[in-house]
Amino acid sequence: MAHELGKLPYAYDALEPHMDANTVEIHYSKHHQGYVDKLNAALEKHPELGLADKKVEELLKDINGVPADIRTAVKNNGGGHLNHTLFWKCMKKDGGGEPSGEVADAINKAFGSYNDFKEKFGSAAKTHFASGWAWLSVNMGNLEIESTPNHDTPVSQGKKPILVIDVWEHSYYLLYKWQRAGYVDAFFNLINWDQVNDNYKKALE
Ligand code: MN3
Repeated sequence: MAHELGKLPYAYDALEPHMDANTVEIHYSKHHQGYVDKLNAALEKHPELGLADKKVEELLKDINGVPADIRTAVKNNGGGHLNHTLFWKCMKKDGGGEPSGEVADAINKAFGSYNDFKEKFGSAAKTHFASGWAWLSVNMGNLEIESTPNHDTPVSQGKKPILVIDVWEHSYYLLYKWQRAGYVDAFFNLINWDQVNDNYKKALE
């Protein structure tokens, strides 16, 4: 079975004015679709291994088990597919505000307060050099903030990401130009905290 682009959980213009419809459409239908297509193309080179039937998470956790000639393509495009799938789910129309539920308690415990979390997560996203991602993950039961380059994912390190922001320029350049900080600040108005709370509870299972 080939990997497929999941359905976007909202309309292209749902995240306006914080993320414009044009950016969401291109990002989802061109960039994300492109990673899915390139992942499938790489896996098709070794049909005998049945790699297409494995979950992307499994491929990335055991990337050295992937043949050397397609390893980089699987790491980059598999990571691109996995990371974007989580990214879209982490946002919603009229999102944002403060978290609630178990993840709110965990954030307060780990970082002091929501504002301290916002400062730390925002800073990881704003200061990450060049293309990459900023993450909130569960690592051995504890919350952790970090950024990764390219399409690297904390999943490869056995962590369970629950919130992510894409800081590749294609995420914000049409609307924010060079001003990544404006995009990152606006992202906090889009976070789907119910989803993040669900992600958190699943990560602890
Ligand atoms: Mn992207």
